[in-house]
Amino acid sequence: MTKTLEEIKSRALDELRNLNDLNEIEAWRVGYLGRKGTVTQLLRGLSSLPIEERREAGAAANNLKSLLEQALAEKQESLRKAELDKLVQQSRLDVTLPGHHVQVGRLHPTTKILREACAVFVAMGFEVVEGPEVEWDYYNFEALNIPRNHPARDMWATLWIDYQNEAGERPMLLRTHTSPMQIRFMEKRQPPIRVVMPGKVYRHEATDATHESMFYQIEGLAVDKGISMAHLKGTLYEFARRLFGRDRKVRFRCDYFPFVEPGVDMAIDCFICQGKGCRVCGDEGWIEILGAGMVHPDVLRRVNYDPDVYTGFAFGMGLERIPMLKYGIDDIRLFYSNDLRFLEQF
Ligand code: FA5
Repeated sequence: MTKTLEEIKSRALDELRNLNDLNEIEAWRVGYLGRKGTVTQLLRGLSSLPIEERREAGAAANNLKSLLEQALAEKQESLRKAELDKLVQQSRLDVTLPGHHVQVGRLHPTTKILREACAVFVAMGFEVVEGPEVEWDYYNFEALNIPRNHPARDMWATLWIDYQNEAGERPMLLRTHTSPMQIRFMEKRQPPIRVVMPGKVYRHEATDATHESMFYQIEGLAVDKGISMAHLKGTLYEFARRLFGRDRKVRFRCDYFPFVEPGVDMAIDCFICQGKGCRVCGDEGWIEILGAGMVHPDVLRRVNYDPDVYTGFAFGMGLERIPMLKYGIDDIRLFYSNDLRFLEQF
């Protein structure tokens, strides 16, 4: 028996020494120490030995089992360590390899100019608020002194939402300007008010170099005791000076918007022709960037402000026109046609 055990021990250890793979080691374990393995069978066979031999042989067989188990554990451990070392070696940083190119995104030019414009107004004491793009007829038109069948509705080619109320009316639309935010804001707040309200607006109109069917506006509103046209002009001059520099010319002209009285529009001299007239400015020499005026007393009354106590000014600016003027972009359609050659310049 002792001879057999010695033979098994030396064969098993020899074999184990030459193994270099975890799968082979597992096969070795099953062969010697598994349920039907050589050592296990040997231990089972002890019961057939005479009692006086059994004790000694049992102790020797158990010793062999422990020895092989320990040898196995050491072998597994050394092999794992060797594999780990190999992995570390393989994954060592090779600084001579070309690096992976990481694509870094950037802000859209509209987002950039929106932030820049808002920052100018914030520095002048205005807060920034946003509102819904799907709007009710009431806020977009009625509350702004543009009742049904008023000819001024023609100024805003409207995209209506296909929804009918119980009275058979279609009162929902994509806002055509940010002016409905004037009403929404005044309904919720009391003067003094100084707020700018940027966002997307939609118009069902043919596009050209300065007109898109989806574009951004920034609405501005200031209401307080004693607000006058001088405040309106002062604020907008300052805005133009900070964004375009001192040298650009600014023009105010009378204009008509039903929700202001008096109404004006503001234009900047054309960057391409320096005011001489070209395709971009439609031969005018000026590019209009906003409509503005003193808030109409009826609008104030509608939100329960007393027009004898409070006055206010409002303006609505086309946002894309600012970078066009600032950077000399000659077609507004470039902003939303997803051409990276254009977008990557900002
Ligand atoms: C309005 O939308 C008024 N709500 C502005 C206003 C607000 C007046 C508050 C008085 C008081 P208008 O339709 O002119 O006005 O548009 C304002 C500005 O939006 C224009 O000056 C122009 O810069 C820009 N704009 C107008 N239509 C387009 C268009 N199709 N594409 C790009 N920009 C446009």
